[in-house]
Amino acid sequence: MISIENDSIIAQCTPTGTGVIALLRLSGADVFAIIDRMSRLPDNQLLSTVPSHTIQYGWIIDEVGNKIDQVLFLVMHAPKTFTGEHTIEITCHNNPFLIESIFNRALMCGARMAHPGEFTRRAFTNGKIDLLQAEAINELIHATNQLSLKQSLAQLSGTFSHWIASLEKKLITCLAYSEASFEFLDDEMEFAPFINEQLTQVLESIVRIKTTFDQQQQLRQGVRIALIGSVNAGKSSLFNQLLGHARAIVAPVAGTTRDSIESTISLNGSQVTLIDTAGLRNTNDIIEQEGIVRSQQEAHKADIILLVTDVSRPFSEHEMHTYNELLNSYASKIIVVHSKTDLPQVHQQSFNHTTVVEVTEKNSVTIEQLKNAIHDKMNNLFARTDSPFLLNQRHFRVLINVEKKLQELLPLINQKHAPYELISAQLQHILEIITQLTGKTISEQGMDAVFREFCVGK
Ligand SMILES: Nc1nc2c(ncn2[C@@H]2O[C@H](COP(=O)(O)OP(=O)(O)OP(=O)(O)O)[C@@H](O)[C@H]2O)c(=O)[nH]1
Ligand SMILES: [Mg+2]
Repeated sequence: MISIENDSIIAQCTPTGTGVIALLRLSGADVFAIIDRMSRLPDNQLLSTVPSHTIQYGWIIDEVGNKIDQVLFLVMHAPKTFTGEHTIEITCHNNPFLIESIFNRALMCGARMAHPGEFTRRAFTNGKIDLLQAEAINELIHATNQLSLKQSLAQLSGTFSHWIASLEKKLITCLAYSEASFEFLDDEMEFAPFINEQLTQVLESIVRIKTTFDQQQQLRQGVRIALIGSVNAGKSSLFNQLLGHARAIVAPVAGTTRDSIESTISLNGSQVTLIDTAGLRNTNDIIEQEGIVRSQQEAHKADIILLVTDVSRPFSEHEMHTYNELLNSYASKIIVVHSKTDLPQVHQQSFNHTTVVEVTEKNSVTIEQLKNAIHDKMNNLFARTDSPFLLNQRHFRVLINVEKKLQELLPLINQKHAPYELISAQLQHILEIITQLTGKTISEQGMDAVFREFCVGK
């Protein structure tokens, strides 16, 4: 029976406006009835009769048989398809008017336009993927760096789902032990230590996964690299060199940059935001003071700091103090950059820091060395936050909730006479909360929220 859940839907999967060809996807129960009416193959065969999982060359035709476009059809019978339904993918020429004509023809033949995320939603409803994998598809499409890409691919293949399944298994075992205790009331059997041990393990593994969440969230938005240092140190020159164009004003006047400026570039396969900041110094100028406060905030927010120091003149006491403070607070994320190395260098107190790079304005070799140092720092950063999972706010909220419930439950288990009935009820409740992650029992409303983030054609 055709219903809103399996009626045939169509959408463009490729972005509009670019490329020579476009991919349209048609999925649903009556796809073959629809496509037979709107297509013609060279030998007049019907697409409904060709073998599944084959590519056919042919035309989209209008109601009187005129050709609309010459296309390729990828014919896939259910259930071995992404959505789990009969699916036809049409590769056509990428012209918006032509695509509109194909859509109009499909609508006339009984299809309707798909909503954002509707294909993925059907894949979920038909049990092809769980909710975590559906979310991973969205993450994969929007990944801005190698870390997100790697994690979304892993999540798509079900790593997070397996982790959740292992937690569920432990909780179900605890529930079984707790329920069994009702039957052994008079015996000396001790179930509490086992339950306690299992639940502690579950709690620990949730805490471990949670700890890298904040940093991961930030990295998913793109790595932030802030250029911090004294006035006139050469930060804006370096910022422009890394960008490859003169975005920031460079001048011999100290205090040229008064507010932070951001620009995004692609570095080592990842999207990176570079931030040029106002130089740090003591000043009575209130605008500059505000700029300096912002520089300090940027240093705090950044994943990597390029601490730019002009080595052609001695550091003042104030500078030494500022640099040491920064190094004490953010050692692991700092790359010390010695600037103006083309000028005679004055001998000065060196910092106790491992990553030091020398740069000179307009010298591409030194910039490459700096990019290599940034690359190494980024790899360290990704390695440190290398949780196999790509948590989003929804997962995080669920895990926090589970953690809270477990923390409430553990003291009950450790009571002298453990209240097993209460323990069982709470374990059941925790299991219900966990199933929200994979979507097995997720409410319709929660499901809508997940799929709303998708674009049409996904
Ligand atoms: N010789 C030499 N001069 C440089 C080098 N890098 C920057 N400069 C000069 O130093 C001056 C200051 O450079 P900026 O890039 O504006 O310095 P800044 O750190 O952004 O300065 P503020 O915005 O005032 O904090 C300019 O005159 C640059 O041309 C370098 O490697 N060698
Ligand atoms: Mg500047």
